[in-house]
Amino acid sequence: MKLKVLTSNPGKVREYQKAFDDMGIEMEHHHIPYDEIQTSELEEVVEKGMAELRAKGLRDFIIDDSGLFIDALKGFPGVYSAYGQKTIGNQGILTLMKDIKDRGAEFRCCIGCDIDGETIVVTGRCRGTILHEERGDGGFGYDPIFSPDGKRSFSEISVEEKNTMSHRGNAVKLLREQLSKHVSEQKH
Ligand code: ITT
Repeated sequence: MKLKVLTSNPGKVREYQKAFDDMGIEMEHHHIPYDEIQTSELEEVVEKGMAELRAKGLRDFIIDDSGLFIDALKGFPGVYSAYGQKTIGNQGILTLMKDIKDRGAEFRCCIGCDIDGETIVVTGRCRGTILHEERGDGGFGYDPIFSPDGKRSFSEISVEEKNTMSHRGNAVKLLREQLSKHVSEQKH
């Protein structure tokens, strides 16, 4: 079984491929754009995006909208995380957080999957803290400044380990439960 992963971000495709390898699902990277509406909820962005893509005739695909929600910044950059990354970047976030003691933050990932005419939408979260400097050279996006355990950043751990605890990994666990029935149906 093949699923198209619609994203501009190859880091996401790598994480999906690792997470679904053992289920025999092949992930294909596609750059098919869709409108990401302005709203405070990731789920709404995903649901609207899926409706638009289905209306264009696209089938068997995954989209995901993720973001980093920082407690002391009242959830910023949140749904504006891609914009935040392109503009102020990790150094800009560190500057905003310079004298702030409350380092609590949460990554969230909402995945929408279209499969066999069914729509599945799941959300995963991962709590952690914002570090005081960038650490590590793996991963992508906000990984160098986010720590799930207060010690290592997401950039300092392998994709496999990140998947066991990350927002995307937690959303994937929920998606796997739902997809397993489609995989077993295909085998019969
Ligand atoms: P697409 O929308 O094309 O899939 P994107 O990278 O813009 O790609 P999002 O809008 O979902 O993806 O992501 C919002 C931002 O949050 C973006 O800058 C990402 O780099 C960042 N982000 C998402 N997941 C992340 C993760 O697991 N680790 C670090 N940063 C992440």
